[in-house]
Amino acid sequence: MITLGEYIVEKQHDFPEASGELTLLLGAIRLATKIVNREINKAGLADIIGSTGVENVQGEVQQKMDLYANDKFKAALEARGEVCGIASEEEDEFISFDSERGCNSKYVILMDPLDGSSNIDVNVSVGTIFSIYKRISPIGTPVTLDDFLQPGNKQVAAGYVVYGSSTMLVYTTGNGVHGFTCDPSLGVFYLSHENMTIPETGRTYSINEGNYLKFPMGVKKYLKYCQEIDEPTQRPYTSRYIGSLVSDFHRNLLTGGIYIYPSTASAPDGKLRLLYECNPMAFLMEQAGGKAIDGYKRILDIVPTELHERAPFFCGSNEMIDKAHAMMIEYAE
Ligand code: AHM
Ligand code: MG
Repeated sequence: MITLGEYIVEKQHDFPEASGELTLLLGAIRLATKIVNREINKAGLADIIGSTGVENVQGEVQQKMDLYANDKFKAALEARGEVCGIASEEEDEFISFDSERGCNSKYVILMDPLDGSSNIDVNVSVGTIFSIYKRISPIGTPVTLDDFLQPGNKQVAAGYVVYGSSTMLVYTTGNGVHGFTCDPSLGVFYLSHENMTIPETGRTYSINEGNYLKFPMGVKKYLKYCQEIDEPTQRPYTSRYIGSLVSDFHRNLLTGGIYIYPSTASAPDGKLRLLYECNPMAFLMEQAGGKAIDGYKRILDIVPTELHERAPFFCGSNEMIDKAHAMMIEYAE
């Protein structure tokens, strides 16, 4: 049984230039995850479910658990001193850690501390997503916005935690995707899924079909394709949508499938945030052998211009993404 801590140290040689800093950073994430996990597991007993009544900069009402998770991740990352700044879905602006240690560190981290948090009130799986970059501003100075506005292809690590029927942490540092399951009695993550790969195709499609009438024509056509009866391709496919990106992604990663949050008539850039939802998931998906596009182009090549910008997101098994992509082009309006 290999623990997450042991595995990270064992793989440290993948990053000789990081001299252990990335290892410590992943350790800080692991610690915050355990704290958040503990609270989520007793959500119905503590006064942490429901909304705060406050909206974040994106006009979404924050849940109490959103803020709790945000505070825990922020505190753990600042305490370890291995990042010079963070950006979070729950913070309007990026945060610079200006202590001597913070200024001298090489990494920035972007995160969605609790994704799908509206699901927590009804005891459905939620997740945490993180994305790590090397800063581009000089070491020894405070971080700048440009450190965070790097394209996804510059990520050095990314991962998610799914607080599901068991709690799993899945990450990549660009050498495959590895999954660890938490033993709740010990509070330890053990390696359970080494070198995860997504099947070339699948039979599951995940999309909020309630928005169907607002979808682009290419997406509408692709959905009808998924629903057609065709034995050789095992259609109709099956529809599964949890409404928690991490959970929908995790299922599709294991069994093959496609997740789509497209642009809609009322939200031309879709809903998901490029920097701390789409990019980390796209990095993981490509490392697992799948694809992630915005309908037309690779997610990881998009050059961001704003911290909280959104992007349409199509992510999953190669053959399914290729088919959806072809239909987006064929039916482009
Ligand atoms: P959040 O970060 O505010 O929780 O929003 C992101 C979530 C994703 O986890 C999920 O896939 C999507 O929003 C669901 O949105 P919708 O309810 O519009 O289908
Ligand atoms: Mg989110």
